[in-house]
This record gives sequence, structure tokens and C-alpha cells, in this order.
Amino acid sequence: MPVAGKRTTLQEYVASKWENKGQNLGLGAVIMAIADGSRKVQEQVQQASLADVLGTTEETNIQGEIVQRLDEASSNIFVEMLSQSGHVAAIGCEEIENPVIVEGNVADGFIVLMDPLDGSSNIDVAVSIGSIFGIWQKSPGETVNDASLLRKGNEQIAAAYVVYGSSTVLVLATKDNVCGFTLDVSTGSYAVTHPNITIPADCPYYSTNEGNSKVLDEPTKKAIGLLRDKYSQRYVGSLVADFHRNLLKGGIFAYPADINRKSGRLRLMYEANPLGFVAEQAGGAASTGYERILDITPTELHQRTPLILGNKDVVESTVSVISGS
Ligand code: P6P
Repeated sequence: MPVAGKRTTLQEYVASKWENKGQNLGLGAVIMAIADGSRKVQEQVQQASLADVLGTTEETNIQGEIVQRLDEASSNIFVEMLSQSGHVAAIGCEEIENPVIVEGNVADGFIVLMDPLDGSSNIDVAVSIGSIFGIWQKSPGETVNDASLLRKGNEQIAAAYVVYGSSTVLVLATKDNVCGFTLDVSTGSYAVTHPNITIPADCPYYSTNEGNSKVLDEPTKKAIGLLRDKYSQRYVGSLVADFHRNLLKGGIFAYPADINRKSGRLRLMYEANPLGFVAEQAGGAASTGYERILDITPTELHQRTPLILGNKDVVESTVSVISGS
């Protein structure tokens, strides 16, 4: 049990939430695997140029993007930690074209979809980046295959992200709580620092790439203009960093469809679904501009989506202008 005056650790939080009640024993192990992997990634991110881990692999991934060396390293770290947890049946990853089906019959298997390192363009310039995870549970007796990973976002049982910034913060969302943990690098342990996160009713910020304004359709251009008139712009160019600030301070993130990207830029399964789950559990909302993100029936592991994410009232008003509803 936590000691009075001492911060609750992630391990204690997980134990008090699940293990002591015999529920979702495996889910705790999955969360701890994510935490253990994030510590290894954080060490490399912090070392960066000193550890000669920057730059590109000169390969392109399924997204057609140049793979940063830290992208590949992070993907390998999380695949290893999740596979070794003993409770993950399959992994979908932005950096890996096909699903990783974990060997052996993982009884209460969880399915994890992840962006192991989001914000790659910021790695070499020491700007915050992050890791994103959506967690689904396979059906009892289900033999997982590629199709097992194409689950609606509203079937997630948990989601998490890690932001590697001025501090390293892991945010975990479950059906009844959103909780933030900060990494104590001296001990390697995460401790509760943001219990019971709810997105503030006030919305001071909007986050969008204003450089795209010239390629928006008229309704979307009008919607972004209304945000510009009312709020201050904050845009890091790392989805996790922009979302984390808006989650704690209030705000809306918008990467809408445009004439060059009719399906949007961001990925449904391992960016929009997990962060949409976090947002909704914190009282916020996530939409494509036309429909709720978590209601989308996926057709491809790496499919993209427009994303309007954050303060519920502002998302809804923005969506009504974009969709004309
Ligand atoms: P743009 C980073 O590459 C990323 O996938 C997200 O983290 C971020 O929100 C977005 O792309 C930035 O895209 O077109 O503004 O550079």
C-alpha cells in the first residue's frame, strides 16, 4: 500500500487498480511493459547526439516516411518489452508494415497498437516527442490474426501516451480514470503527479498547422478562422506534446482533411484512436470533422484520418462548421 506523504508509484497504482482485485492481471503487466520500454526510449532521447542515435536509417517506412534511427530503436524496444510481458497477443506499429503476432497462446491476450515515437521531425532539434498506445483485449478463445487488429476505437479498454519533454510524463486512461505519472530518472520509477485528469472547460489554445490554411475547403477554412479569432495558437508539431498541453491547460488540436490529404495526415489506429480515448475519458471529444473518431470501422492498419481533438464544446462547434451540421 502507498505510504502517507509518499507519491504513489505506477506499480502501486496498477496493483491497487487491478492486481489486488484479481481483475485484468495482464493489463497491469502490459502497462508496466510500456513504462519499462519508455524508460529505455527516454534514455536514448535524452542522450540523442551524444549517443549517436540521431539521423536517419535511409529507409522509408510503410508511411513512405524516412525512418529516423530513434524511430526504429523505439519500435524494437516496445515490441520486445510488450512481447515479453506474457500478456500481449499481437502488436500493430507505425514502423512495421504487418502486425506482429506474438508466439504462443497468450490466454488473456491484449492487442496493442502503437506509434513508438511520434514527432520524428523534432528529434534532431531537441523538441518534445512522444509514444502513443491503444490497448484492446482479444475475445476469449480468439486466435489473433491480422484482422484482429482492426478494432473500433470504442472497443479500447485502455490507452496511454508518454511525452518526452522537459520531464517525461506517462498518461494512462482507463474506463473510469485518466492519470498522469512523472518519471523520476534517479530511481527509474513513475510516480502519480496528475491524478484524475479532466480537460479544463476553458479553452485558451488552438493547435493547427496554419501553413495548411491555403489548401482547406471553405467550411474548414471558416472553422479554423473562428479558432484563430478566439484562441492563442500553440503548435509544437508533435501531436503528443500539443495534445498533452491542451489536455492539462485546455485547448483544441485540429489536423483536418485538406485538398491534398482528403483522408487526413494522422493515423487512425495508433494516434487518433488512443488519444481520442484519452480525450473522451477526460471529458473531451475526438472527431474527423464529420464523425466520432472512436466509432470509425477500420479497414486498414495504417489508414489515416482527419483529427479534431480536445475540449468537447470547441470540438463540437468546430465540427458543426466543418460539416455544416
Ligand atoms: P505537420 C509528426 O510527424 C506528426 O505525425 C504529428 O506528431 C504532428 O502533429 C504532425 O505530424 C505534424 O504535421 O504537417 O504540421 O508537420
